[in-house]
Amino acid sequence: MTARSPHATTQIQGGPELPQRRLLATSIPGPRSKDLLARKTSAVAGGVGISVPVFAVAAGGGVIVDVDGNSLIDLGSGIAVTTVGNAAPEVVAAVSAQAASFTHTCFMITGYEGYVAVAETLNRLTPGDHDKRTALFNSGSEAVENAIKIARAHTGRQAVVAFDHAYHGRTNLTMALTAKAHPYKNGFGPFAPEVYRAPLSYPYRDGGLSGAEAARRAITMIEKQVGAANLAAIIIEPIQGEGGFIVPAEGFLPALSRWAADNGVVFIADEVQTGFARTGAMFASDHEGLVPDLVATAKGIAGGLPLSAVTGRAEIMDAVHVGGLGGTYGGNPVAVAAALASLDLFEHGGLVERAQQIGAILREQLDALRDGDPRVGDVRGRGAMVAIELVDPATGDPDAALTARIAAYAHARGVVLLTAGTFGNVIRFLPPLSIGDDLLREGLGVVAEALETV
Ligand code: PLZ
Repeated sequence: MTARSPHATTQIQGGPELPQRRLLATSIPGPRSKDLLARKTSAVAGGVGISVPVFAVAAGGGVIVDVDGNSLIDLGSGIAVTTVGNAAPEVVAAVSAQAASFTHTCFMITGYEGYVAVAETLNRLTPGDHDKRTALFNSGSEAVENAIKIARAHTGRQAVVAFDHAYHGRTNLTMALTAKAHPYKNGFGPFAPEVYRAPLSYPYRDGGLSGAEAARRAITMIEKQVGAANLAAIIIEPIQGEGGFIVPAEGFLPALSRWAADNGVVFIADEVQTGFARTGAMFASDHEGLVPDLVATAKGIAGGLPLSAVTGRAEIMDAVHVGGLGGTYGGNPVAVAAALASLDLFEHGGLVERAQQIGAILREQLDALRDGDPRVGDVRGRGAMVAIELVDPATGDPDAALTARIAAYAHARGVVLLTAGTFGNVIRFLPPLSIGDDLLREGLGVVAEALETV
């Protein structure tokens, strides 16, 4: 085998200047993507899957352009990451400038201002106006894992409660917190101890329990099976992401948070997927005035660069001894520069309003699908984080096969569409907030067509 250039495929400029259109230049996957898929199979570990079988060369606005010249409508944002848009000019400029100055010192060795500035911004933007501190990491899993470490150090307790359908990551502790066995946990045990699972509020499937009733059910389980005195933290996604965009009934989250406060338990919101304007508020917690003790963030924070954070009450965050938190790359200067540019867009670029507008289009189109097709059992979510749950109309049972066929149909027609859900029967919409209305409607039109056809 001859060595290949890492950039054997043509580089083209991305960002919002890319032609905003769906274009099928070849079938999907095209010949170059097929070639790369074959190389992937022989070079990349088999456990790493690809759900849309194309290889990207550029992306921006609402499209991803592949190696064969196809232009696909992006309804996934790389799993809720490129909220500000892919290759957003502000992010590109900040990253380029920082990379030209220095790329790394390790914040634990030699500090730099950007890290502190991101901490100050997160302390200001996250829910609540109490005194806060922030620590930076690389991935969502790492942020969640550190939030648990901090809660344990603060409380001197060990147990952690997570919920049905939860997703918190793939590291050992976060696998334990994640609910779904396949593909995340099968064969990878033993898992971290002292993790307990409580029932969620899942309005579509729990017989219409109110938020207060569902919270009472969860709290009873926690009190009887774990014991408040043993419990360091409750961790929950305010809207579950991988679990299927489950929005708990109103009052569920505030009741849990109140109970946690009354019992000296740290309430952690995992806003890795829901954070930063995605749900039509800066954080999903804001919709119910929820003020978590700790908030884990990642994904959208840095416009596509790897960065994550834990932000929370100063007295909890500062319970950890000096040197107890860190990591070689946490708060890398280039990622931090990207975050400052992105955070500025979230705060001053009208993105919260844009997420609400996108949400209105999603709801209008998807509600119409549900009204005309009994297989669309539920439409739910907030802002630019909306999903449909597909069911067998006769029984209400989850229809994962239909879901997979719709996703495959959309992929073949140039729409990047993501699925989710414990039962694999949820199609989720997470467009970049830089997508235009027409492109969004066109993408949704392909989904409607898929429902009619498959
Ligand atoms: N918490 C709420 O959504 C990541 C993972 C997809 P990392 N979700 C997408 C996959 O199959 O790996 C996620 C999340 C919530 C934590 C995480 C973990 O974030 O950056 O993937 O570690």
